[in-house]
Amino acid sequence: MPGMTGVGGPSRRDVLRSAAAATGAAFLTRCGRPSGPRPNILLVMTDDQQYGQMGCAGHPLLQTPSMDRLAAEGTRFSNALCTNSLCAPGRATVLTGCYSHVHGIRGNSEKADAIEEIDASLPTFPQLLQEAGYRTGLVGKWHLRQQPRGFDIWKVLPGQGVYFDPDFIIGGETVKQSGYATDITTDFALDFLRTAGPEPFCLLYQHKAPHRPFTPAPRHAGLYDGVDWPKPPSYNDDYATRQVASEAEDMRFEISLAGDYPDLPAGLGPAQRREWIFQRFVKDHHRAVHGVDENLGHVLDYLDSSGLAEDTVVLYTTDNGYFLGEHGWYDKRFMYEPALRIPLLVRYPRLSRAGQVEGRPVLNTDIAPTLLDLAGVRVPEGMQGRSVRPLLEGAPPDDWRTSTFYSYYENSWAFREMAREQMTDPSFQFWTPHRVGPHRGLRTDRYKLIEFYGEGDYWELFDLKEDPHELRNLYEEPGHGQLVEELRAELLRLREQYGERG
Ligand SMILES: [Ca+2]
Repeated sequence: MPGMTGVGGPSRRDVLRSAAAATGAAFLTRCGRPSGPRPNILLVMTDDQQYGQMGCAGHPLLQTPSMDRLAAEGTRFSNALCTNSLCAPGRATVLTGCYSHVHGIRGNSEKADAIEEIDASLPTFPQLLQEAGYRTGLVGKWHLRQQPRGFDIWKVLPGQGVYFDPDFIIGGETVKQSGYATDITTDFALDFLRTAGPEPFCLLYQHKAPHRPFTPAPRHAGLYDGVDWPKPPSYNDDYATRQVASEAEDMRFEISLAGDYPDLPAGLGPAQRREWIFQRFVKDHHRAVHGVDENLGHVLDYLDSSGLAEDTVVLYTTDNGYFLGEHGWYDKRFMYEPALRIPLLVRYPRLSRAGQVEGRPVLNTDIAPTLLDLAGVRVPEGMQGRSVRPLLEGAPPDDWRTSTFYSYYENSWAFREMAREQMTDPSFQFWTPHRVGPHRGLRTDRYKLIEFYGEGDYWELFDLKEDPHELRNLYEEPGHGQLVEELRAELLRLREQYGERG
C-alpha cells in the first residue's frame, strides 16, 4: 500500500533534503496541475473529545455551530480512529504520522517502560513545513516532555496545565496568564494570525479542554442545568462476556471521579450517587467543548474577515476519543468505539467539496501526510499514514484501507512488577492508572478483534453490525472459528506491515 512502509525509511537528513527540494515544486501538485498558492494550515486539536460530540455528528443536545460550519463547508470523516487512545502518544502520532512503537511514545506514565520522547530522527510535519518556508506556530496544550521543535513561535501550557489563570511557557519563560485556558489559547492563536507575513503559515491551535477536571468557563457553567442528560445504551454494562473490562474498576466514573467533587451531596445511596456524578461530569465535559466551539468561531470569523479562509486548510480533531458513561466508564485507553473513534473535520475551500461526509476508515497517522500533501511538500516514506487528499476531492482510490490497526501499551506486566518492587508499603494495593493493560487489535467494516496480552492471552471478538455497543464477546462462542482465524491472520499482517513486534 503506498505510503505505508513501516519502520525504517530514509534518515532525517534525507527527509529534510527531499522536503527542501519539494519546496521549489510546491506550486505544482503531484499530477503537475497548478494548485494556486500554498495553503495555510490551521490544525485545531482538543483533548479527550468523543467523536459524537458535535452537532454535525448528530448529537441531540450539544450545539457546536463552529464545528458544524467546518463540516458544512468541508468534509466530515465519520469513521476516523486514533491508533493508541492516550494523550501523549496521540499527539506524537499526529506530529509524525507514525504509530507509537515507531515514534517512541507508547504511554503517558513517567515511569512507563517506554521511551518518553519522540525519536529525534523522525521528522514532524511542522518541522517539514518550516523547512519548506512556512511560518510555524504552536499555542496551547503540548503535553510532550521534550521542547517543541519546528516552530517559529510557541506558547504552551506546561504539562497538563490548568484551566484558570494558567502558566504558559513563552520564549522559554514561565509566564502566568489571567483568564480561562480556552480563551487565552485563542487569543494567542489570533495574535499569531494577525501578525502573518507574506509566507504561508502553519498554526497548531491546541486546547486543554475538555480534559479532566472537565471545567467550563464560568459563563457556560449553567448550560444544561435542569436537563436530564440521557444515558448511553451501554451505561449499565454488566461485562458478562468481557473479563478485562469487568476488572477495570478505575474506569468506572462513580469510583474514580467521586473525589473530584467536594459538593457531592452526602448521604446519597449508590444509585443516586452514580446518577449525580454522571450528570455532573458529562455536562461539564460538554460545557467545556461548548467553550472550544465558541472560541473556534472567533478564529473562523477572523479567517473570513482577513480574507484568509479560502487559502487555509482547517483540520479539526482531538488526541484520543473518550468514554462519557458508555460501559459505565469515563476516560479512554480501551479499543472500544467511544475511545477509539475521534472527530475529524477538514475544510479547504479550494479542494474539498462542501458538506461531504466520508465514511472510509481514516487514522490519526493520516493527518501529517495529509497536511504535507496539501502544502505540496513531499511526504517522507517513513510516515505510516496516507494522505486523505483523494477522499477530500471526492475521488477515493480503489485500494483505500479496509482494516485498521490499534495498539495500546500502558501497564505492561513488566512495568507493574517494577512498580511493585518499588513499593515501600506492602499493604498498599498498587495498580497503575485505570487498570487497563496492553492490548492491540484490528477493526474492519463489520468486526473488531482485540488481543489483551498483558497477563496471559485474552481475546475479544465483536460483530459491530449486530452489536454496535460491544457488549457481547463472541470469541469463545461456537461457530466463529473460521472468522477468528481470518481476523487473526489479518491482525498479524497489519502488525508486520507497520513493523510492530513483541
Ligand atoms: Ca487526551
